[in-house]
Amino acid sequence: MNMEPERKALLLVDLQNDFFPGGALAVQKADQIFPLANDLQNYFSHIIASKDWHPSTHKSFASQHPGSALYDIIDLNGLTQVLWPNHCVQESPGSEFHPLLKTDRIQKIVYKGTDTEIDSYSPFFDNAHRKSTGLDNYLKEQGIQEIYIMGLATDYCVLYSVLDARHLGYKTYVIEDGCFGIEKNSGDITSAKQQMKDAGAKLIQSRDIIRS
Ligand code: VGL
Ligand code: ZN
Repeated sequence: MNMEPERKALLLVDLQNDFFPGGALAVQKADQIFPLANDLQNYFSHIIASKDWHPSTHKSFASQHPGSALYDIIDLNGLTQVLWPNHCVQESPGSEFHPLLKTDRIQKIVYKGTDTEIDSYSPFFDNAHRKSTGLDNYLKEQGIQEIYIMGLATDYCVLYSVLDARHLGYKTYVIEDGCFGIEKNSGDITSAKQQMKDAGAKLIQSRDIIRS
């Protein structure tokens, strides 16, 4: 692969304590993302990281819906919403980057899921595409046309990041061995990857970048 480091961004999705084993919404095997998430940074001029950043009363939390159970699916202001355990509460230890993540080259952190009334899996828009985070403008200002995406979780925030990146016209690569999923229902990860491909994203392996 011809890697011109300029104009290519690496997007690290939600590498926060709560999504790792031992965290509130742990993704199995997520700790295998290291050291890859650090090593790959060497191949990019622009490193961007998203943080799920919820108020403690966020309505994606089952705790805010008495009578509901974890992982129930409800209608939240007209959108289908999975009810999650409390996770990535703003300023809590669970919302911090995993201690193994190298953060000194991260130029921009995008905070999402800050509005209690609507969830935001993607770092570009909320789930209804009503509000933009400004990430698209930032990337355009930097002249970036290609985005390489890895992180957590394949079947939620990575999937929505990829779909929005394609929707916005970016050439989009998903680093498959750098993504781990929740798999709430069996087949969710496979289906997420198919949706990414159908949207025009390319699934690649980290070695495709490292060997170039
Ligand atoms: C995520 C569920 C709820 C994710 C965030 O990062 O994939 N999943 N909030
Ligand atoms: Zn969340």
